[in-house]
Amino acid sequence: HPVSVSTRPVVTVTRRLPAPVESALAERFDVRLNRPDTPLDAAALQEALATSDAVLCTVSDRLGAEVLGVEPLRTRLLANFGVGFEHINLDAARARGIAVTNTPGVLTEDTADLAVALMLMATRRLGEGERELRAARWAGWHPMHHLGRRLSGKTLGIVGMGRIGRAVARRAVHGFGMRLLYASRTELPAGEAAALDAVHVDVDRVFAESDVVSLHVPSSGETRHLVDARRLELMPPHGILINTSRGDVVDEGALVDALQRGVIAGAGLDVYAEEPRVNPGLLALQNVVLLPHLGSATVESRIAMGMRAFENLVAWSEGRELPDRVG
Ligand code: 8YV
Repeated sequence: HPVSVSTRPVVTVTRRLPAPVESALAERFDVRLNRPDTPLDAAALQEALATSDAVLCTVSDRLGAEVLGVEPLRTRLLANFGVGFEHINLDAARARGIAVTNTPGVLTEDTADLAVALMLMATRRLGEGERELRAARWAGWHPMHHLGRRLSGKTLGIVGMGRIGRAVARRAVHGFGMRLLYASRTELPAGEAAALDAVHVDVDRVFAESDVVSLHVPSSGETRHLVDARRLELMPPHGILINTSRGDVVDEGALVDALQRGVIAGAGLDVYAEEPRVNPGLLALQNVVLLPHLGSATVESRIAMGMRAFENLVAWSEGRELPDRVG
């Protein structure tokens, strides 16, 4: 076995990434790629933490306190590929001296586009229409065939006015002439609120007064089951719920019940409480659009996310301040 003379940091990359990203990483670091792309279980994650200087991880890696408790620990940075980092226990990482970064900004527009796609799919019942046609159940045009509801000009309620919430707001207001209500910890700057004619209200009012509610909060103890049976009951019967944030923000059992009983008219979901498992109650319903966590799934976003994680790794390897440090 030749003795390695390389002083390049060892970086484990937990999943396959677009080729330009893997190339950039390989040029700069002693990379360990996951060629078969099988998700790493707790033991494999601990092996990576014990043997690499940094780990480029994703939402499919569960980096809880127990996994991060590995001895001996070699990793000093978790460069997360993605903006949400609830799968990493930040307190445990801090206690072990591991820095954490994410990739904000680069996936904003694509995730907002997907939220709008779900709004259109849910209000116009497009998934149902396609299923009808593919099943050869379409008997031809008639005036009352498969009526949905109009999206344009309606009221959109946004919960969480961060980057993605604002990108959705711009599309809704400028593209669809929608009226905007929003609930958020921080209010929009006056100029932006005026440009969008956005009204800041509390979460309950968003649910009570919107035709469509779209969720853009991070997953946390505070936002868990933010959408529960009580808030769904506040919505009008024609109301539509859109979730491109995280599954645990919604009480899925309460949502299934509300959709079954007609408490609300429909939902469009891209995220689930226990991915990749989907609540069987949701799968059995026609009035919910179900996508497999595709918010940032474009070639453009995935390359940009990878390069952003790479930039954080480079900054760390040069001892510079981390551009996207979250923990
Ligand atoms: C990613 C996401 O697909 O950025 C996020 O928080 O949910 C998605 O963009 C996923 O997180 C990749 O790790």
